[in-house]
Amino acid sequence: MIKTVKTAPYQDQKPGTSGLRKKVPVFSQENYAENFIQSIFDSLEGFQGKTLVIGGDGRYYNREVIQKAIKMAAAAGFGKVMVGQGGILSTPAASNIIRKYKAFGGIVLSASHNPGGPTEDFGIKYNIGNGGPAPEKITDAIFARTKVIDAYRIADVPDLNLDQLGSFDVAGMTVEVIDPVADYAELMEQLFDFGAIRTLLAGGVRIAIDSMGAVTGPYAKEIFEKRLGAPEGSVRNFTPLPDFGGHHPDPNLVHAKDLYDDVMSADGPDFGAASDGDGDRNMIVGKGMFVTPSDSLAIIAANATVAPGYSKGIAGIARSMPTSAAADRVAEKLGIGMYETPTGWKFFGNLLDAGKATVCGEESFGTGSDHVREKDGLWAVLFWLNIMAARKESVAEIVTKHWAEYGRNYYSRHDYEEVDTEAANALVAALREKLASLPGQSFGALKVAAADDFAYHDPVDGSVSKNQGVRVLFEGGSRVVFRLSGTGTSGATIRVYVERYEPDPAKHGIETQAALADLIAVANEISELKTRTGRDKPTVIT
Ligand code: VG1
Ligand code: CO
Repeated sequence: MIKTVKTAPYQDQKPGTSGLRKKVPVFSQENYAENFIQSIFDSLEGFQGKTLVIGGDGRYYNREVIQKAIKMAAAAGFGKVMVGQGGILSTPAASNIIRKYKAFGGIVLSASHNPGGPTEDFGIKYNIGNGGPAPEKITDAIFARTKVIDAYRIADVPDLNLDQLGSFDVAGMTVEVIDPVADYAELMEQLFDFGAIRTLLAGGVRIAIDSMGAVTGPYAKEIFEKRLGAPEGSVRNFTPLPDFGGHHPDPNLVHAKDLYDDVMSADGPDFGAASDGDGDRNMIVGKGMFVTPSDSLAIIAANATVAPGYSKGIAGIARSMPTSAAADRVAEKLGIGMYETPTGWKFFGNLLDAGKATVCGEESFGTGSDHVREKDGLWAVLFWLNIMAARKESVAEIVTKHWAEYGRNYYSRHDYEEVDTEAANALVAALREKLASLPGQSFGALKVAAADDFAYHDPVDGSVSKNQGVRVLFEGGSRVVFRLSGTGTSGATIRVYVERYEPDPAKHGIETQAALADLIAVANEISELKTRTGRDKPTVIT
């Protein structure tokens, strides 16, 4: 019943910031998905008889690859597969299932915030037994294997019905089709004060949750409408669709603009939130106030003890390097550890496992904690509602008071998408060459204090990750950071991150782009961005 299939390797299966992501036509080449899945199994040891969790965000090609993965897991010798009904598991829910049921690991099928559909993106990611993305040591081994693989093994059995809950036998392995929502909703009830949030909503605070046609729909319906009593209709775009209904499921001011406009309108909801394709990102908006993800991390950390799951306080905060330093000020005040990691959630795993950090965040609309080992979109939304319920304040009040206490870190990211790859690489190479000469140079009123290419020394396992982004730090705490995206699937994406610290509350009401204009100009000058890319403005500003 198990057959061995001869295959030829592909040379382009290098996992990026978060797994392997490619266009569907690339992924559907002969044996492409099979090669990668077999390479994952070939890079692991000791899983015989153990449990593998499989789930995805429901995007185009999800069901096909899940069938392959189940049959290959059976052939590889796993004892059991737990798969979400319909092939659905949000990324944080998959992380929770791995941890809760002590699985060996999991395969998450998603290209996250990238669009879905027959000509759009697909992805595969492996998560280890702590529930988090595989560390570089494993993804490097997987990539090495993909380059030489010559055969894979698969059970020669019919497809399983993924829509029916229950236990089934697939070539001697048990497959349990599970409710994708129940365990996750239960976890959220343990962490947050659902009674207080229910009272807040019953008291007239109106919320709008936009699932963007992606995976969080069923989770949000269950949690906000059913368990927390928000009126029906509070969750929008709640049916996970293979093409996300044509949405680009990236919760930011560009792709979730409808929601933003709705919250900002006079008679619109008081609070809005959106999540991405696989449910690990979040955007938070209140009436008159968009919350930057960097501020969101700082504010959640500063107010963490209002939530029952964090009532004893937090051990430390971790943020990715390009994320603003707003959280650093909170850590300083609380007298707890602060960790700066490279971009990508896989770097938080060790800090969380070691109990050094409790909450983590990235500027790219990602926040989370040690409750799972992925960022978690709905968790962040619930945290905000819990804080609002406890403080009896609006989002705008909470944010402006936070700035008054800690100062404001003006922050923006400019993305230049689908830039010619050679031009993008040359831009970064030229920046690296300039690093040594930048300190001491002045650009208008801005004087460079330091410049480097960020390297991370993991304090837990001692591993070193180099070349994680070029930083130019100015006197007074302002900075610009440049790095290339590791999640795109066509051309290169240059990300420019800009930050300025403003302690004076009288100057906290400036429009963000205006507040950062001088730094943006300097970033363009230092990187020669316009001449090197031929672009005169970013594709996306967040
Ligand atoms: C982007 C973000 C990064 C995030 C990653 C995965 O990576 O910048 O912060 O962890 O996406 O998020 P990059 O390499 O393109 O900058 V998700 O929601 O796509 O899993
Ligand atoms: Co995501």
